[in-house]
Amino acid sequence: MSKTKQFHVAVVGATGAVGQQMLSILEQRDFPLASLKLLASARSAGKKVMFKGNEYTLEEATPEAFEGVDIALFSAGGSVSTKLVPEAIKRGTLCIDNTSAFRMDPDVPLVVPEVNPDKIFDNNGVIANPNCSTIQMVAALKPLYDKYGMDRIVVSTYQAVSGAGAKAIQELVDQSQAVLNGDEVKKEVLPVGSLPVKHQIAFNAIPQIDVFLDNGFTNEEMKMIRETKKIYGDESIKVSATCVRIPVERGHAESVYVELKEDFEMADVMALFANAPGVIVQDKPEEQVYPMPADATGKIEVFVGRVRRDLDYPKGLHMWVVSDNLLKGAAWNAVQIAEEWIKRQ
Ligand code: NAP
Ligand code: 3JM
Repeated sequence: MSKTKQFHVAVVGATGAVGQQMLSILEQRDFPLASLKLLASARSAGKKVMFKGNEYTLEEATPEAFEGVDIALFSAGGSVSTKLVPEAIKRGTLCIDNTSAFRMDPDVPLVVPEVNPDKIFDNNGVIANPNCSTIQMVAALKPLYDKYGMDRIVVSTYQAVSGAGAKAIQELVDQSQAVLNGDEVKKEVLPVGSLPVKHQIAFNAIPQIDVFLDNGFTNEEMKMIRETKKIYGDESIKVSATCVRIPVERGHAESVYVELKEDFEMADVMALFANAPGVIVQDKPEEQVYPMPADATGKIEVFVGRVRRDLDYPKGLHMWVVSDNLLKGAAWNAVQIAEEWIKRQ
């Protein structure tokens, strides 16, 4: 990374589950910061946050806050991005947006650096970060896609509560304590904050993430389907998804089944995974080694295991893919995009 140039950076949604990880990863990566602005809602303005041993004061995210900002990392929800990304672009800021607001806009690149890094430079001021569940899946499958071609993907997710924000993490903790204490369980956040019906997540599994659409899939499932096609630049690939929330704090797991276009040898598949950038193989069934959310928490890589050929369809392959949804699924993918972008400035 160029150490000569430094950048004025803003984190929008700095108090949130993703925003906090943005700060932590910027700190760890020693990102070349000329200055750092921490933005959130008016509720947080004036609060203090520590970064690299210095105290920063949170400011309200307003259009004027982007004056002089080179790079803004957005994770404050779709409506904030819809309103403020155009304002930031007007002021010359490169926006890296973690929300779904611009992902499917044909003029906006949707980037996972291990898959389509060149798209970073084909932007009109905003680069979209895909959904957390999409990112880890397309990063893991990329070498198989390139070598054999891919006919179909069928994925079922086991998603951590942190994907639904800081309030959902607290809800899992509070409900778990209430169940163990025999107290009344309060349901306020999951599965979807804006819908009237709520379900218990503690000691449960909820087959709904985001709202249902008319086709019977949820919006989260459709995000995985549409984003995968856009990132691979391949509308012919068949994708279906079932997204499930489970009572894990951090780390999404996915059971992924793919049908490749060409025959494969298992040894070649394992070698592809072993050499894939950003991917770590954890696959020793005889030693009970496989990826798990608790092990992936705090790590930036995507972990792959349980890799096996389908018993009835020889071009079919099953695997288990795990990654920290707040890091590769959100904050790290965004900062990684920023790191790639600044290499060419
Ligand atoms: P969270 O924990 O609920 O945090 C929300 C953040 O947004 C807080 O910093 C909050 O500030 C800020 N915010 C809310 N309303 C605002 C407003 N009107 N103006 C400015 N800031 C406002 O949620 P999260 O899990 O961090 O996720 C944040 C967003 O990132 C999500 O809504 C989603 O769009 C995106 N996300 C993306 C991925 C991904 O896979 N790429 C994963 C998770 C989330 P206050 O503390 O001041 O309220
Ligand atoms: C993950 O309120 C909102 O607009 C946020 C909804 C949300 C999203 C989204 O659609 O941006 C919550 C959690 C995501 C996402 O990454 O798609």
